[in-house]
Amino acid sequence: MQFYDIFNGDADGICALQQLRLEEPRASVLVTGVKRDIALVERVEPASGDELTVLDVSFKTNARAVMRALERGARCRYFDHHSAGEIPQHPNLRTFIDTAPDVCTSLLVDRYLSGRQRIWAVVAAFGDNLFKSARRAAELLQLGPAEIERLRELGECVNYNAYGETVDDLHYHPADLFETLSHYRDPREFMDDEPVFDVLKNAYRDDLYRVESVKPEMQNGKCAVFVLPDAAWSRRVSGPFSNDLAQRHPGRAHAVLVKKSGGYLVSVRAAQEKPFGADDLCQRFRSGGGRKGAAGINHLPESELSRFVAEFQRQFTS
Ligand SMILES: [Mn+2]
Repeated sequence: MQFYDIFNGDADGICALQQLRLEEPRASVLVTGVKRDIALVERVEPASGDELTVLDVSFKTNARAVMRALERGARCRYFDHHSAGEIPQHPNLRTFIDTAPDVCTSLLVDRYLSGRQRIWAVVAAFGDNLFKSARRAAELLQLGPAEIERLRELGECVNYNAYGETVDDLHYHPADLFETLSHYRDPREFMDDEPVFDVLKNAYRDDLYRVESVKPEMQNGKCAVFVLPDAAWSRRVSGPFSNDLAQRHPGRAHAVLVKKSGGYLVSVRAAQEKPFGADDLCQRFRSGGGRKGAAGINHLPESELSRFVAEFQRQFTS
């Protein structure tokens, strides 16, 4: 019999697994990738009696692969907070799915484990940008403000490590990062003793420093467009950079473009104070899609850049 641990490569996925494995130690096959790699269950070929634990990837995306595993006689435990679609009933499937905006997968695992590894859920909630939930969970642990700040820093660093087009862009493969983390019962010991933490912290700082020098392609009070060069650091930092812009300018919509061969990868966030219109804009381009507040275009041809900037301004300036 084989155990498979299938998890998002970001802080939430890694810390969810960390909580479970501290409570239920076992050797398992690790299946993970960059943050945007979410079709993970289809990567395994389970046999009858095998057990899958799936963490922090949308059930909707993985439903078919889960059903196939169940049909083969495998068992599956599924924890997630992304929109799930219809969840089938099956005697070998247990789901812990909650799409409330103030939970993340690690907080669902925390609930499942009755808080026994809660400090890792605090790290994860910070990594998923759920600052209020992170602080609420931290309150019960009676940590000092300086300790909470350090947990936030760890959450942000582990989350940052998951951003990239492929794992080649990352500093650490998320499976290796989990493996390193798994030797520590307490995240504070990890930060004190593990050089990996300092590497990530410094790399994150370097990437943010580089992106600071990128001048906006256009900006006004309502919206701004940034174009980052075709480089691994751009692909790593574009997500955290977008989060940072949204927090610093809640009244402004943002587009962050990353140059790639023949065009751009585009990520659009509507203003936090007016969180809609991003999907309408992106759908006007081939390979565009997303949600009202956050959407993207997988490949914007170079020749369409000026049209994109014009339509972006029209969408968010009116
Ligand atoms: Mn998550």
